[in-house]
Amino acid sequence: MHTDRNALFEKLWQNYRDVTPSAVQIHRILGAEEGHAIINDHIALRTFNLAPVSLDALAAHFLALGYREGGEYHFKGKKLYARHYEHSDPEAPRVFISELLTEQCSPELQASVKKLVEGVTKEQVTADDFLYSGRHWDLDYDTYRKLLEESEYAAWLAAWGYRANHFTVSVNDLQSFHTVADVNQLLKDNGFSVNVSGGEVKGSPEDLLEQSSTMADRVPVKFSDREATIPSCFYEFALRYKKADGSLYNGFVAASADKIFESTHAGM
Ligand code: OOG
Ligand code: NI
Repeated sequence: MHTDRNALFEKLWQNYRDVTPSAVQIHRILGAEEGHAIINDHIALRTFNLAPVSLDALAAHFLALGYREGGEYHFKGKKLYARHYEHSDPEAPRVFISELLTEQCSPELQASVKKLVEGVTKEQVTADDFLYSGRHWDLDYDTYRKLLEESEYAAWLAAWGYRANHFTVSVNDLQSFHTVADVNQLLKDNGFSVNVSGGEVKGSPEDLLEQSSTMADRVPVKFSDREATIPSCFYEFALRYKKADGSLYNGFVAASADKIFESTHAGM
């Protein structure tokens, strides 16, 4: 596990950037408008609820860096459970980790996923590089397609493995843009597609969090038997509001998150 938080997030960013060309472009466009660094509100990671790769195993990397457990979130329809992690250092990005509740899925999906995870060792999961180590298993295209029919989340995770699913621009820290709608307009003006599921802006001031995201880029991936172009990662934008006590809301909003998950849908 990393002992240096900045080193971990830098590696996660490099690995994410490699498969998310639109995030690189948007980061450049926003950075140029702003004339200062873009602050990352949070990242998200995905996993299966199976040993040795469960949510808790991923979270251990952040607990070791001084993070503490925040809220938990349930996504019944998608068969997901998630928790967020936060840090007392306001400069530390929040972390959102979800896991697929495999026992609620079909026997076929359970068998496929069990086979994928079987070869992953505890040593790999606790290694420094695990959170940006990608796929640890062979995957043929037919298995990917079958997973996709039942769970887009399972298919994405099977194809991409361990990496940040998205980084998130903190809209609070932008000077040229004050609302998520303004950022969305910039995205559209520059030809990026915004996730419209549940509306372009998810959440409200009452929820203390407003969010939007791009639709994931599509990049070629090598399966064991062929190459195919599939959705990779996306970029998110978050505006947080203050709680009654004056401190910034650190949590997530399940109804909004439910729609953000869909940013990796094929959309075609
Ligand atoms: C996570 C989706 C939820 C948020 O900010 O609500 C999320 C994912 O797609 O893995 O990131
Ligand atoms: Ni997010």
